[in-house]
Amino acid sequence: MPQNTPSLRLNIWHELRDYLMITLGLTIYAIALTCFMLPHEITTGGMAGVSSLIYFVTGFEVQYTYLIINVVFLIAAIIELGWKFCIKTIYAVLMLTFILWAMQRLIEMQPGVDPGHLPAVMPDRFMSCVIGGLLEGFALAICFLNNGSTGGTDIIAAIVNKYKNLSLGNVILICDILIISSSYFVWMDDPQRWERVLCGWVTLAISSVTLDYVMNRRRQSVQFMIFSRNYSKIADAINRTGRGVTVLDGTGWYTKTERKVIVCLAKKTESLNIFRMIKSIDPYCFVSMGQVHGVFGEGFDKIKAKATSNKRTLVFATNNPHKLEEVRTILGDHFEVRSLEDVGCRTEIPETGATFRDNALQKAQFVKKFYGFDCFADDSGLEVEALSGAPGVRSARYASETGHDSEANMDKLLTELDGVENRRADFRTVIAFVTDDSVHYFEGKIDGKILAERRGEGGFGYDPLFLPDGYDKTFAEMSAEEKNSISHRGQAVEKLAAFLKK
Ligand code: ITT
Repeated sequence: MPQNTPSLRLNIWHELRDYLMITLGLTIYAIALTCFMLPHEITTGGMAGVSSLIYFVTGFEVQYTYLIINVVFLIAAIIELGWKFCIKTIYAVLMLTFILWAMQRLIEMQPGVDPGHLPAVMPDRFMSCVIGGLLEGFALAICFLNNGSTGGTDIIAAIVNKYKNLSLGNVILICDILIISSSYFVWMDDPQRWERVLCGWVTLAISSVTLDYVMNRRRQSVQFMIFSRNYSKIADAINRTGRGVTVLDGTGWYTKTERKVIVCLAKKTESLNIFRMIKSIDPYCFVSMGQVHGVFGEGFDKIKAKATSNKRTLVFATNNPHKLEEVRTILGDHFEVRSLEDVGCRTEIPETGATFRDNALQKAQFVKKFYGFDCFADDSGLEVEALSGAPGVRSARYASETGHDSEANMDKLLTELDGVENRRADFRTVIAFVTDDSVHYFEGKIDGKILAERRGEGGFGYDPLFLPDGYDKTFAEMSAEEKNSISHRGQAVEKLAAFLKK
């Protein structure tokens, strides 16, 4: 049975790290704004730019306008996408509002500073726009790399992207150019109005280049070719770091002797560590390191080019790798089944329905609406007769609200059934399949009973406790094929497949 607790802990750590890094990015963003842009009345892009324009005209502090505009956008986004989708954006908006407020109060506390007038850190406007742009780009990269967003134009971009075939990046760029250009009208009577607009564009250009540079740097990869008599030790050492290596056969042409060549693709950030390892094993070896423009495959980027295939592409709206594997096996080669991760959906899609059918529909419609693919989603669960159908739709979150702790769920189930004679139960799946103009449902159910203790290592969820009727093996003791051939999900997916093939 897979252990969920360590991966839960890892998830919590990843989330925590995201929030810490987003806070760092927002702090740098606030420094760029309050120390470099606002004092020189340089308009930046995004909602911070709109807020700056209002500040230049009315003196109304940026953080308040920024908060008000974003609250409006966020309410719309929460209604459309659900609050879980927006949680990091809500955090970023509130945090940036607070940091901007605190930073201005801090600056005002300095001797000789007029309240309401931010002093320039650099007297030169052009230098300020260069440094401000650099800091802004760096700050946004930190936020994006840690799954954050600063709201505002990101939300507009998501909405426009839904209706028009424009990439998010292009929409954000168009919004930013419009916002910065509109500063011309704010400074209508100022002879330097063009200079101000140009400074805004320069800031935008610098921040965009910095943003791309920082984001791409993290992705840069290198290729090592290592020629050493101690190749096996070096290959093992690199392998232990989690990187793969390939050892090729070669011939040293001068001596006409056999040589082994190690080829290793790694992230640039890992190269120092690899050099250290190589040097400690064979200081006299021969090494070349070259930059590669792209590395695709496990541990690196995904190939984005579309393979030419006439398979129908469907999204299976799940975050559960076991379910994905089961469904891919059942649907076979006829369809290209993409996961939520494959289509870039990292959102926890809300499952707030009272029935399997409601939840399945909610998930499939979410993907259809925001990603455009025909999509199917299932909601499955265990229904125990003696517990009046519980855990049912709450199967994943039976033991705790955070959910997906299979061990804890099974422990709770066994405690609830302690001393209970009636162990009858069933697994049920409802699949909702959503296309442009239709919704179809497919159901599967398997009866069985709940054992008094776990049996088997395979499967997931409650599998080790579920003995299907007519079998002497639990789901966790069956091979994937055996389980798929009788399981609730197997039945529902077979019905979906038959429907699709028609
Ligand atoms: P997604 O919502 O991301 O698809 P999930 O794991 O939450 O993944 P469900 O809501 O459909 O999937 O299922 C709820 C829980 O029911 C699931 O986490 C398991 O604990 C249990 N469950 C569902 N199908 C199961 C199966 O085939 N074997 C064992 N347990 C299963």
